[in-house]
Amino acid sequence: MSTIKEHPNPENPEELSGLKITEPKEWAAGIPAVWAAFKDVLEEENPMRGMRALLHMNQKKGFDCSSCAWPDPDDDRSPIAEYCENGAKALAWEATTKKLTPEFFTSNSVYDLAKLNDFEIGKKGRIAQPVFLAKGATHYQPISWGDAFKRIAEHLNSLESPNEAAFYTSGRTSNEASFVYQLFVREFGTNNMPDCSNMCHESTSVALAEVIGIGKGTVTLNDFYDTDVIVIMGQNPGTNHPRMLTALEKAKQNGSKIIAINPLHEAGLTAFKNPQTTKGLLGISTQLADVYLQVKINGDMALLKALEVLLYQHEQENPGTVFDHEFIQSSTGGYLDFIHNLQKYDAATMAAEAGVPLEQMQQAADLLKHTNKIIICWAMGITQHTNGVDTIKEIVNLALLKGSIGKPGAGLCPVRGHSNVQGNRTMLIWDNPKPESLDKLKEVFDFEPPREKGYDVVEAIKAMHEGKLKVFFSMGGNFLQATPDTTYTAEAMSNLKLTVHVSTKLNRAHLVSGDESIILPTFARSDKDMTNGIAQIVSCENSMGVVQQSVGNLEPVSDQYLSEPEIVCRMAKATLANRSVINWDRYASNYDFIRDDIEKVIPGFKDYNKRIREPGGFYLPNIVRDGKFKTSKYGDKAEFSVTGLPSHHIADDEYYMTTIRSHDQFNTTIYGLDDRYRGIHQERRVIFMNAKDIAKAGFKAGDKVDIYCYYKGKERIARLFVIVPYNIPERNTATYYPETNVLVPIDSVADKSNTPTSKLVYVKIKPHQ
Ligand SMILES: Nc1nc2c(c(=O)[nH]1)N[C@H]1C(S)=C(S)[C@@H](COP(=O)(O)OP(=O)(O)OC[C@H]3O[C@@H](n4cnc5c(=O)[nH]c(N)nc54)[C@H](O)[C@@H]3O)O[C@H]1N2
Ligand SMILES: Nc1nc2c(c(=O)[nH]1)N[C@H]1C(S)=C(S)[C@@H](COP(=O)(O)OP(=O)(O)OC[C@H]3O[C@@H](n4cnc5c(=O)[nH]c(N)nc54)[C@H](O)[C@@H]3O)O[C@H]1N2
Ligand SMILES: [Mo]
Repeated sequence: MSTIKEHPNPENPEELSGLKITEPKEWAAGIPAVWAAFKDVLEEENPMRGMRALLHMNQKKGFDCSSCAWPDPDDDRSPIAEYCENGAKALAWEATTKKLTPEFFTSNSVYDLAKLNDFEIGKKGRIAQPVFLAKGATHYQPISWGDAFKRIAEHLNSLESPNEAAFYTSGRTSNEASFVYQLFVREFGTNNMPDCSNMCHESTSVALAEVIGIGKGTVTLNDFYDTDVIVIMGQNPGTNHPRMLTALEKAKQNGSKIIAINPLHEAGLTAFKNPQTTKGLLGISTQLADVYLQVKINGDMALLKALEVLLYQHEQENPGTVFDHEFIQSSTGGYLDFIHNLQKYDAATMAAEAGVPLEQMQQAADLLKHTNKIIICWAMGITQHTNGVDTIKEIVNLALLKGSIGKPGAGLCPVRGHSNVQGNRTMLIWDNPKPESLDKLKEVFDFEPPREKGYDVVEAIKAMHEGKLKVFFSMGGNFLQATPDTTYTAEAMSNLKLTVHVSTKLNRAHLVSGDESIILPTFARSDKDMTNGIAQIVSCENSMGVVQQSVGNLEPVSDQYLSEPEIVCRMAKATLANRSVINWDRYASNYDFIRDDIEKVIPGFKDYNKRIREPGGFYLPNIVRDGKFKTSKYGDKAEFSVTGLPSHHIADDEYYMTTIRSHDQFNTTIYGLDDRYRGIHQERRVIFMNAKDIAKAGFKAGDKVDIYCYYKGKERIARLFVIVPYNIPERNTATYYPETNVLVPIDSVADKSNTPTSKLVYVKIKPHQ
């Protein structure tokens, strides 16, 4: 068995690269964003290749940007630039002509590669052929596709139970690949399908499914252009969904107000210079947030309660003018219980608990008071907390009070992460599928799908650690770095007999493997997929439920790639052979056949092959948008929830730490070492602290420290970080993910969604040793 002792670096090396600090920016985008968009593309050996792809990105006949899940405009799209700076970086990263030859793997041992940091590993180039790491070997070596599938099949078929294998999905996998993937996994016999959603918007899916009846958002892009107030909680659109700023700008021009709720003053919530307009390029900015509530980490529940109490007071003063009683009466259940619970709280205490001055809470309540055209957006600052599910239910409570749901210009907008993470779930990538979905699979394919719940991410890691899992298959992603508790997860992954990664580029998860490891290279979004001599189409679903085609236009840098659907089909054929009732060759020959079957199983995909070819794609049905709800408690009515406050106890020398994304990364992929808007350059190992806390603890700016977590008595350490004084509430700190994932305890998860609590870890900070 290989051990992590042989692969000493499950984490990034602890070394600093030279921090430079500038003033945090008060606005996002502008000329620096235009420059940054082109910089990475132009630095490539063949910049014209990247430019050609950029012109094709997010066009109606083009490919879907592989960065975030923010939707493209339904109608007019800019013919030359329907993308953002970070989309361009994502493209430059995958469209590189650099590739990893067999010689690369001969001259670099796994041990050597693990000494590099994530930034350096990613820069090495595209994986060009399947490679294999034999048991006890120090180097990967080329392997043929046939031999790779044979080996995977042997491992899978030698398991005592299909439940000894787990099949992970990261959120870029297309609908077509996702559908055949889950079909294979279920025919093989398990629901062990952990996915990146488990670490991302799972809290959203759980909460919304329960209280409104659909685990997805309820607004469309057009709602943003016709609304009065947009609330943005725990989300940093300037960095993670930059094209949302264009929608926010348009909303502001149409008279909307914005309330931002965030412990940090993010440039992208403050103001925007639209680089696609002359005005923006001349440096004229649109102010975004009208009210900026600088909430304490996880103070959101208290903040929402403060808002609701204030609105309730206004409602009592002027009955019928603040709450939408007609809607509450006709479309919701549980209102009286909710009000009864709300009466326990008072606004001043709640505001103090949230860390926000009461006057500012009042300003926010004033904006919300007399309109029901309210959109509430949220992302990881809300979901990745112990009480993430409850906070989202409280967001829904607020929307229900105001009747701000299922109407034009109003609704819930969980902003998804990965470009097809929502589509993955729609395609049944789920450890906990609904019985009716499994019934449908059975009806259409005539095999008995497993009924028992599978492992989610955290459960899978624990099962690996306990030796219950033997094979781990990863469709994209970087399981080791994205998951919590890096050392524990590395130990867990080293226990496996076989790890397989379908990937475009090398990452650290490929370096801390089971006894044997296989990496299977595949097309990136921008690559032309000519499987079986046909220009194949795949499709993705964005954050607002629009399904759209994606067709790459770049010549792949290697002729050895197989597409994700073909990889699944060949693995299925090799593994299940004549045990299978499915014609895998047919699926791989033309993805139209996959779409034909998706249409039979999944509601909303009627005429899939026809509609996916229509420019701009199509909207999936959304019961709430159609004015309906479905809840187990109240039938066709939405549910008011009764929630409580989280309880936190920290010692005198402890702090709250949240983990955030820099402007130069996509999750675990590091594009560069800068975080331009926050004024951080050339370093990622920083800890943002309040100046008062720094002084109180006897530190000073620039001090080198180690960060400790003592969750349930176990010590976890992240070494060598530099203190940066920052505008953040007292006793709150922030660091970049994934460097501090080593501190996120595997047992610290959100209630009901089991999402790791990456947005709140209690830490101690000590001088670096
Ligand atoms: N360029 C780029 N785009 C991306 C990604 C990327 O890494 N890079 N990742 C993609 C993915 S998978 C996802 S899920 C999304 C993530 O998008 P976001 O959710 O925007 O990403 P984060 O940086 O994790 O943090 C969100 C914000 O939450 C705030 N925050 C932290 N703790 C709290 C809290 O307790 N309460 C509140 N109210 N706010 C808090 C942080 O200050 C930060 O502004 O972006 C997607 N798009
Ligand atoms: N502390 C902390 N931890 C977090 C978070 C946090 O905010 N804080 N956020 C969580 C969230 S929201 C998410 S979504 C997860 C992300 O978890 P993952 O989705 O597992 O991680 P990524 O970094 O997006 O995966 C990047 C890898 O995907 C592969 N890849 C890239 N493009 C393609 C492609 O087109 N096809 C294939 N097959 N592979 C490709 C490359 O090998 C690349 O290295 O991390 C979670 N972890
Ligand atoms: Mo995510």
